[in-house]
Parts: sequence; C-alpha cells; structure tokens
Amino acid sequence: MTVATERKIRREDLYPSRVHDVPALQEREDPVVYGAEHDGPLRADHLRRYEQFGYLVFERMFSADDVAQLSRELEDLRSNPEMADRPEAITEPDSGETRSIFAVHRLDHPLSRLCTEQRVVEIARQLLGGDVYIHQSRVNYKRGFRGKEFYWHSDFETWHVEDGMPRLRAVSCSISLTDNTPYNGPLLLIPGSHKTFVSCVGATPDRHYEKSLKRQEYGVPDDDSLTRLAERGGIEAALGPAGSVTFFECNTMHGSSSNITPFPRSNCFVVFNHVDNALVDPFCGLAPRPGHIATRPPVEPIV
Ligand code: 6CS
Ligand code: FE
Repeated sequence: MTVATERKIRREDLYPSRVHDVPALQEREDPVVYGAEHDGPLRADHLRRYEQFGYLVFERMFSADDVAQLSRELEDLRSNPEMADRPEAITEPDSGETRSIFAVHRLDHPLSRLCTEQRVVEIARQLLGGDVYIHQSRVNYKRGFRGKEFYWHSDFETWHVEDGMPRLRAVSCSISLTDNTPYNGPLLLIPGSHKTFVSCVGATPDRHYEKSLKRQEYGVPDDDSLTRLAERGGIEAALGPAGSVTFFECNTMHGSSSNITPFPRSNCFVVFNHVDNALVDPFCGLAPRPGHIATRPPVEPIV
C-alpha cells in the first residue's frame, strides 16, 4: 500500500472508503434489523428475509388509481418550467432529458405526501428501530429510449463518505410509478451484499455530486469486488406493477440498466435514516453536499 494516496482516517470512521489505493471488503459492524415483529406491520418472516437478503419487494402496496394520479403529477413536475433551472433538477448526461428531481418531499405536491405515507414510514420505523427522518428523496424518470443507467453502488458508501452518515441504520425505499419489467431498466440488487462494505479507491473530487448524480464514477465498486458479491449472492431484479414498493438496506449493492424500450421506468425514491444516525462531517473531509441532496442536522422525526 503506497503512502502517497493514503488519506487520514478519522477515529470514528468505521467504514473507510476512498482512502486506500486498493479496494477492500469489510464485514458490516451494525445490525441489519433494529426493530422487532411487534414494532410494526412486518411479520417475522419479512424481517428474516430482509436480514438475510437486504431487501423486500411488496407488489401493489399502492393501487393503480393512486399511481395513475401520481404519474400525471410526475409529468407536471417534469414539464414545469420553474423546475428546470433549479439545483434539484438533474438532467441526463447526453440527452439533457430530466433524469431526477431531488427533495420532492419538501415540495407542496402530491409526491411529497407519498414520501411520508404511513404505510411506508411505519415499515422504515420498524426496520430502523424507532424515530426516522427523510435523509433524501428524489423522483427518477428513466424515460423511454433515453433513461440512462445507474451503475452498481452502495448508497451508504456515498452517504457515509460524502454526507457523513455514521452507521448502517438507513433504508432506501423505491415506489414504482410505472411497471417495472425485465426490459425497461428495473432495479437490480445483489442479495446478501448489504452484509459486506466495499471500500472503494479514488479520492472524492470537489463538488462530486455535480457529476455523480448524472453518472457515478467514484465510490463505485471495482470489478473483482462486485464479481465476488454477485458470485456469492446472485443478482435479482425488483419487478412488479406500478404501485409496488422495494425497501432495500442502505448498503445493499444495486444498480439499473439503461432503458431502451419506449416504456418509462419511473420511481419515487425516499430514504429514511434513524434520528440517532444523523449526519456528521463528511468522512471524505470535503464540504457537505447541499441540503436538497442530504438533510443535515438538526433533524425532526416524522410523526
Ligand atoms: O448520491 C446519492 O445520494 C444518490 N446516488 C445514487 C446513485 N443512489 C443513491 C442516491 O440517490
Ligand atoms: Fe442508489
């Protein structure tokens, strides 16, 4: 290990990444499930599956009518000229199409209410063991023909290094607003990968989010680490009709391919973090990312 690229690791950094010049696999130091069966709607077998595989898919948690209305709202948001120039709106690197809109939970919009739906929040509270707040929300459009991929990554690796999320006590929730088929770029997950933290190489560039939200190049696993995780756990696609919901642990390795079909693969993505896991200074040592990407303390629990 050459000294040249070693960067100082803070004592409380349990999951150092982008500090060594070689990748490393580290077993997780935190529990997966923090609550118990009597703490919410998930039964013991749900909790066991989440602990083992790192995700749960619930088909049709929202009805077709709920979702049809939200899809119209999604289009209104995308075509709203006021949104286009805001920092929350991210375009695709090539076509300039709207790729994502961040912080939808802070808008006065039906999609904001979706982020704090009781059916979703009570599952997050059960998995994380108590009071939670929204760390991040976004709608991903992944439109037909030009919706680009999200390369393999652990959400937590970015949130730890670039936002300062201390421990593995957050859950990502993807609410499908369109059908997720095998063809239109569904969410791909590696079962069991949440139990291994992949320490990535490469120093985080300044204002990395200006590029990474379009196409992520730092904080992505090397081929060998990814191969080992996939050989161990396989790869599963989170398929299901519009209205289905996938909860995945913040360290579950996931990604999705480009969408070359005419059919969009849109979702509303909301991240719940436990209030005791609120952000500290980013472990990369750079300035924190803006508040529309990561909610900074003081945080208020969702009641
Ligand atoms: O950097 C982030 O926070 C975002 N990037 C990806 C690809 N997934 C998690 C999150 O939305
Ligand atoms: Fe992600």
